[in-house]
Amino acid sequence: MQSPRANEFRQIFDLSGFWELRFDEEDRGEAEGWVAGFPGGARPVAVPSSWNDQFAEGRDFLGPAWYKTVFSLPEDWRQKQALLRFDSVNYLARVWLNGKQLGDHEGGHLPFQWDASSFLVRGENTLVVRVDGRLAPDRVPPGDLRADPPDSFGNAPYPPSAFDFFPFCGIQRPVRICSVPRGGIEDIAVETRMQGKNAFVVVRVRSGTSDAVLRARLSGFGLQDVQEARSSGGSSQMEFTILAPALWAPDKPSLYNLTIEQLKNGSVADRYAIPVGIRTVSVEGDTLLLNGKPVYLKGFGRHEDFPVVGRGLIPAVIVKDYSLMEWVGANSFRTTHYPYSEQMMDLADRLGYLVIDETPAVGLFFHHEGLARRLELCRSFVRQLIDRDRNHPSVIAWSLANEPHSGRAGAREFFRDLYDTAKTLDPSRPVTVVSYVGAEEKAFEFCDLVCLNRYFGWYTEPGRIEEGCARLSRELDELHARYPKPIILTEFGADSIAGCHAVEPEMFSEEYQAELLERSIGVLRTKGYVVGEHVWNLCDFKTSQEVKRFGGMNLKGVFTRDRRPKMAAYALKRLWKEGKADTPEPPRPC
Ligand code: GCB
Repeated sequence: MQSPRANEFRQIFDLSGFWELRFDEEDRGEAEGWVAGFPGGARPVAVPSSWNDQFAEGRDFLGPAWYKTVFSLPEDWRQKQALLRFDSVNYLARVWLNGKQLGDHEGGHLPFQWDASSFLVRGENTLVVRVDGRLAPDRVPPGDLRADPPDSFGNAPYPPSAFDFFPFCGIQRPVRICSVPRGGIEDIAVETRMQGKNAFVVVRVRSGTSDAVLRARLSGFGLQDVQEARSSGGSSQMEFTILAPALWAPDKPSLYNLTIEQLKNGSVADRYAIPVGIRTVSVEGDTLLLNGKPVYLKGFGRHEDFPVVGRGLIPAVIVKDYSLMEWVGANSFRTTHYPYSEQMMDLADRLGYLVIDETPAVGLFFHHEGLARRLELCRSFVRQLIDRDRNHPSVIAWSLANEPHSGRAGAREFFRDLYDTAKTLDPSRPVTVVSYVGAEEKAFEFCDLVCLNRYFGWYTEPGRIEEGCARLSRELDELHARYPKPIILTEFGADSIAGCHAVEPEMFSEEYQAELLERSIGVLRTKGYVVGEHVWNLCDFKTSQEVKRFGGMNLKGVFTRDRRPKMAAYALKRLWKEGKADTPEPPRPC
């Protein structure tokens, strides 16, 4: 799905601002006709944002809740095709415009849109959205497993998520109405390939008019090339050959400009432009290759999480997080544990970050009812994610899931299905599953990369970093012997309370976190088959409540929730940015 773009053929009407919100504890809104607007009981809420931290009694309320806004469009918009686009609503959205139902969408972190043209009226329009963020075993990610918890679930936190981040809900990313030319450009897919020193850029365009002419202009780094094709049944393909192109890479994220124009009767009827990065990514033996050269990932897992707005999109926080990653010397991240905003992905291309792009499938389990439904949802999320993000050069791999409870029959087939789905849609990128079950993860038999999360020296070997590192070293060797592929340690870390210190490193002190990270990295650097280290987490973040989450927070951030560095951030900076250990010697393997 295309991101909204404004130009002389396309306009954007942004519906961000204060909407009305009403909680529907008894779920009677639909029966009582709130679909056309709800009288009384409503209060202002900011869109985009999660509702949970805006009201005292809203924190643990997960829905249903009703949103309403009223807007008027400029008169000339009524002649155009108007797409109503939601970038992200967690979890279920049902949408009415002027009392008529536009549709439903399931899943929290992927965009959806409908053609709203015939629903719009002259003057005031009323848009109503029912949002249901309740946790349930047959949703993805699943939650509320109290009746029938899988083995590793233990005591349910509150709210009863089956994942370790707060189940924020609401309209969390922008809502926009986009006017686009009728029958205009609908989709662009760009594929780049290298042959020797030259690149081939294949551009496929789908447009709503079957007999239009499509023109593609590729420019940048001294290149100005134009190709035209007549669309056949709405599809057209154009190819460029670039001699010795400027390649996209983290240290030099070269982006060409691709502009597509649709021509009707000789004049331009629509235009859409995207940046194009030319790079290759592949796995050979134990190595991950970017542009044919081995690459090593240094970076983080992260959450879209900030005080008051919850998971709501704030452009300044995105810029801040990139500046922190730059400061510390990171070159990559994983979109833990759901697709990040399109704004975040656009900047990854521009700033040169390597991204493992993850679906919202976290905490999957396989021995309960609803498995077929969860598989269908996961398939659909894989499709929607690839559809949204495939043109980003920053995306170097797809992650199908984080920490599924996979030691179970059925898990292998489940992931084989998703792996094949991803590979059919995009054969050009490695596909992985991020696991905590290690060698028991049967999906590693066919995944291209082995991604492992480990908390040795924390959840196990508490207070004993040395022993934790020794265990890490052993397990990595065993895992690699069983699955001879590149390994990325996609999570490792320790909680620390900012300002808590101990001369002799002790759990929860900043010293302990810094030492655990440094020593673990020391182990990783002795393994030739390890191709990446992603620290958990960039920043402290909010979780459901449980005994191990002090103040409802996961404190494994190397920065606090308000983005201040802990000692661990300085330790990583010395290792990653300055290439030194804390001490004058290189990082010590345990
Ligand atoms: C994990 C999960 C992550 C948690 C982390 C922790 O393995 O993937 O979501 O937050 O552990 O801190 O326990």
